[in-house]
Amino acid sequence: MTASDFTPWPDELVKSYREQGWWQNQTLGALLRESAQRYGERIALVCGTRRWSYRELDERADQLATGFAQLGLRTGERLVVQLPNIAEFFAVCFGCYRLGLIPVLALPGHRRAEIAAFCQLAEAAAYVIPDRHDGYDYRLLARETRALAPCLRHVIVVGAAEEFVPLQSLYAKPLALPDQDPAAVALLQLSGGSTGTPKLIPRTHDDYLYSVRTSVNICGFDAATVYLAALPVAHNFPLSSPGTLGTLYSGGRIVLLTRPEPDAAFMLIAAEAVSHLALVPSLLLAWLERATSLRPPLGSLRLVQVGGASLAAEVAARIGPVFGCALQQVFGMAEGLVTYTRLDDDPDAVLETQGRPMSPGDEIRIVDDEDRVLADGETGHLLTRGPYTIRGYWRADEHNRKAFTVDGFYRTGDLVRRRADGSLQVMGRTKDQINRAGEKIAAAEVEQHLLSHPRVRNAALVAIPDERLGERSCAFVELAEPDSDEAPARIALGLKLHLRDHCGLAAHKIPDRIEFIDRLPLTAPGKIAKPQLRALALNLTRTPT
Ligand code: OOB
Repeated sequence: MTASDFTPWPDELVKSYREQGWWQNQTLGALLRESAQRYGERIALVCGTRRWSYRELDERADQLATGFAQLGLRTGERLVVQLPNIAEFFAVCFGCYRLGLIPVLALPGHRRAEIAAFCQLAEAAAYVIPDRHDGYDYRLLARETRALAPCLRHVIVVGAAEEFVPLQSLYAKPLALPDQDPAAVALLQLSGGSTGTPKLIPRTHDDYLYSVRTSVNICGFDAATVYLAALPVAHNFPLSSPGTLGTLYSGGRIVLLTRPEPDAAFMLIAAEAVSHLALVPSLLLAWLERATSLRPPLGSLRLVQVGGASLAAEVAARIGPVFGCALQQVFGMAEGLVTYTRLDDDPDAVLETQGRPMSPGDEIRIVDDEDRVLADGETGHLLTRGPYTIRGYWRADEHNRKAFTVDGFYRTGDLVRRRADGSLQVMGRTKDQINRAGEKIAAAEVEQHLLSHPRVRNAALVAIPDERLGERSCAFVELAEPDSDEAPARIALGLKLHLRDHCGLAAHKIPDRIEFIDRLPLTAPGKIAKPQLRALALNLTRTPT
């Protein structure tokens, strides 16, 4: 039996989501068409010196859909798209939606281990990359990936393609395109994950668009919105909460920031009169510090959204005075559920909570270890289901049995409590993950790669609190030959090179710190005692290295 690509919502719920007007039978491709008809010559996208109107973006999407079809790509096939914050990201994605190709939205930082895994899991027919970005040559990555993923028929390159297909050559004279099914999977998001292998998140046109439209209403996006995309555009937060899709739906303007450095960002905010932007707490902190000394003109800003990781109330309180605009806290996940503080919430709720679910259809259960529902104010596991939360990961039947309850609630792995006003507060998590500057690291994935090193007998990755990044990672490693007289610093460096160069992991997953330990502490059933290791790591950081 093959594992299922997509777990549908029960029929009666689908019916009710449609009856309530939540699912509107529209595709992402049709959303852009509608906006192009309404806003034609208005500027949709600003990318460096390039400015694309709604009409131009719409045309490019049709041209690429046709070019993809002429390349032999067929409706339902997957493409791994790994593009930075450039205009082509949108042309490629909408080209995919128009033809019914499913983009797998990889992040620019991913390397061979992750990209090969996405290609294999999605059985991707093509891989889309920039030629170079941030000093890295993605064509080298494509060559390595090809060897590991024979399913790839094409590598498509923005810029100098060398032996691959230049994206530029795929802008074909548009032919009639088949209508796409709004209930079908539109895109595959990546899960932060807690397992050894990455998981893909199938989002349908219906459910994704519902989350975008609802977010637009809550966040007050309209045709006057100028949205600065500072986070990687492939991520769910800047893509759909309400993000770039919300901006395109509203007739607003997307301004792309290629690298999230504060000075460049402040210049762009002033030059383009940016009104809205989304940040993770670590970036916010860096921008606040820089803005405090630089005092840039940020008068156009109306709303800064912050999410992806815990935001300290003291940091939250600095946004008003330093940026001169409102804050909105956002707690969300690529699997679905997003909660927002509302624009008219009390300051206390905005500073201290992560808001309320966006939809009346979002069901929230806060439970103890035995899945018994807890009273308001008590901290417990957050379970959720609703009209835009997935019912299962892509081709992961076994994992799905653990990640979802029998009645379809997603086990988020987050610990939350609910205040009397209905606002949620994120108190921690139970999933074995490190949240480093909003980037999620599944401990098991890094541990598995560490274990592939011949000198490593056992390994465990844990989080250490960090003022700037929120958390950073510390690997505890048991060596196979502990009595070797090689300097520990040298072995640690060797392990980092192994992970980066041999295993090919993204830089943010390389442990910030490696500690050698004779024996990893175990719990009674013989599992690694991570709480003990976390305490140990915390102690170590208090003593100089
Ligand atoms: C967003 O999505 P993901 O998939 O990268 O990560 C989801 C996880 C959550 O389960 C939670 O553990 C953590 O990130 N998280 C937060 C948070 N927002 C997300 N933890 C504490 N406070 C917050 N405000 O990160 C994401 C997706 C859509 C919108 C916003 C964030």
